[in-house]
Amino acid sequence: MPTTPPTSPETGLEPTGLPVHRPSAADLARVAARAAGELLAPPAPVRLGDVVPAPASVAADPAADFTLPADAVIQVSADPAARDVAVQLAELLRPATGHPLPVTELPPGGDGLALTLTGVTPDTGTPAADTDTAAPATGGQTRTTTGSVAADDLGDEGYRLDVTPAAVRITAGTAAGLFHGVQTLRQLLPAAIESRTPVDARWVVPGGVIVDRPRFPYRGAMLDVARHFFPVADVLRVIDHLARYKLNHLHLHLTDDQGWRIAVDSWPALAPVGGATEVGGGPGGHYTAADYRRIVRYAARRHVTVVPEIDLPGHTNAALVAYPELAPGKVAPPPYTGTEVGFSYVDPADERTYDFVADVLGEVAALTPGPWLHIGGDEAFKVKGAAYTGFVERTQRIVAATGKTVVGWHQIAPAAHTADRVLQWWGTNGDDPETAEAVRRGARLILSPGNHAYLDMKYAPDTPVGHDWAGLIDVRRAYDWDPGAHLAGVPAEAVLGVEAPLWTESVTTRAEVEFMLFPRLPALAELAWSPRATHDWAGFRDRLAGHGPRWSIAGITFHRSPEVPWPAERTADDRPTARPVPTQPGPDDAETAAPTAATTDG
Ligand code: TNX
Repeated sequence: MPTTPPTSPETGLEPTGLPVHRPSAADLARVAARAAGELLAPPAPVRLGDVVPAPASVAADPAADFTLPADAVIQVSADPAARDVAVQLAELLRPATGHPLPVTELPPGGDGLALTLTGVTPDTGTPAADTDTAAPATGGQTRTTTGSVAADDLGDEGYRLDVTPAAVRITAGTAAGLFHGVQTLRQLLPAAIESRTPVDARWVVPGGVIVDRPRFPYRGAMLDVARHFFPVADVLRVIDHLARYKLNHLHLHLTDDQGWRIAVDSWPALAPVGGATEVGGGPGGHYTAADYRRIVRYAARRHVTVVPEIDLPGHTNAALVAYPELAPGKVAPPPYTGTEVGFSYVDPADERTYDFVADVLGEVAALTPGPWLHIGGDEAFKVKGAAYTGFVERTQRIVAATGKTVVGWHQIAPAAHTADRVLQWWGTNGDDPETAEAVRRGARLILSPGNHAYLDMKYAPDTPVGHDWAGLIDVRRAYDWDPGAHLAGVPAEAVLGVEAPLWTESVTTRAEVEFMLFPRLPALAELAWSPRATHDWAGFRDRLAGHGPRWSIAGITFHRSPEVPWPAERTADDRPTARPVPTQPGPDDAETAAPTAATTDG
């Protein structure tokens, strides 16, 4: 507020300070927007440690808060992948702040900068030397070091965030690390940053230093697009949710009894015939190669790797409807829209089956830039013993010939080891000698225990969607287990990571997907990212609570789990008119506007 009476003609005030005009509509709008912004901003600034997943190391300095000025500039090193992270940061911050936030190249020795991404040396996995020029946090510093990460040991995905009154600086050895640092910065701003329309808030970032890197390299979620089909826009939105919580893999369950969801040129009836059904009899659908490329490209820009699954030899009714020659007895089964499992299989005794497997896996591998190819292998109840292991071993060799690394559900454990293979544990008893033995022979493990990580399980008996065969999974159950010590006889070193599968027999809409994901997905993301030393239910619950308003503003549907102390949402009576109405917009096509989306889809 001015302290002396304005005299300028532009203000409309006489030297006496008396107004000669009524305030303009624009002035009134500005005042209203500011008032709205103050109401929207949380009563206290976000604390530096209020991040999900919990960072490895947090040293708060309350004397060093940074306020984003309207003329802030995002400066970034010349590396194209780093520049794209800066562009994405600008895209995240512009809608709510209304600030232009131009992205410019970092000048040598640049100082006093608003936001700086520095130090990227691509593909080395180590941070560049002498990049950490930020002033160390001083004065009134409170240190909460919960894990230990040296600033020079950020690895492939770590980052360092320095917040001082003069600058916010993110330093990383890779663009992925910068991207994760940007997600942390996003959470440190007031919740109103999630608004898609301008909010006149004070954009304060709490002062101090975070040094952070993940516990496990594989952090993922699975979406079953076979039981119910989800259009590309829904998948892109799920990728956004993953990226927010530093998850870096999206497993797509592309085929099952109820639908085949990916176009295959060499077997052209698979998608249009096998994809025309879904659970409950709806129209189904499938992704064209262009759709799939778009998903992969969108994910890559957010440092998420797509893991495609072609479920074999069971869960194949939809393929058999399209190609009866693959069926035992060569008779086409009727299309299936129920929810039973374990009845269908491709004939392991017919050579034509292996042409099919090689053609399909070859095409899917060629469309997929990531290293993984998931072959399912679960619940093939009718292919037993040597017929099953023989089929899996041959399929593993076919995967190896595509240059990909094989992933399969843990039922493939008895098949012979093949280089680098990965088993995905979905059991519920934490004990399986066959899986432990496969690990001793060299397999690595992704942990998706059904009784902790299955996001299709209900939260409580009255949850309107979902199953309960693996038990009820409330937020605490999703959070309270240790992936490093979960499976008997499997050492932490064999654990590649954690994945949260969402099966969709009962999940039919985008809102239902989000309802099952939130708030459990962030709980599982924290298990996958944060050092075990940070594990603390009470602390997690409190940090998680602050995300409710963010999801509301972003239009994300979530379950208001009674275990989490959600802050009261404002009621209509005291809500400023500028409060954004929650909507569920699809992700935009910003990736096509970006100059340097990391993609290899050609
Ligand atoms: C088991 S988990 C399955 C899926 C079902 C799911 C339902 C696994 C590898 N197979 O086919 O959709 O249970 O919860």
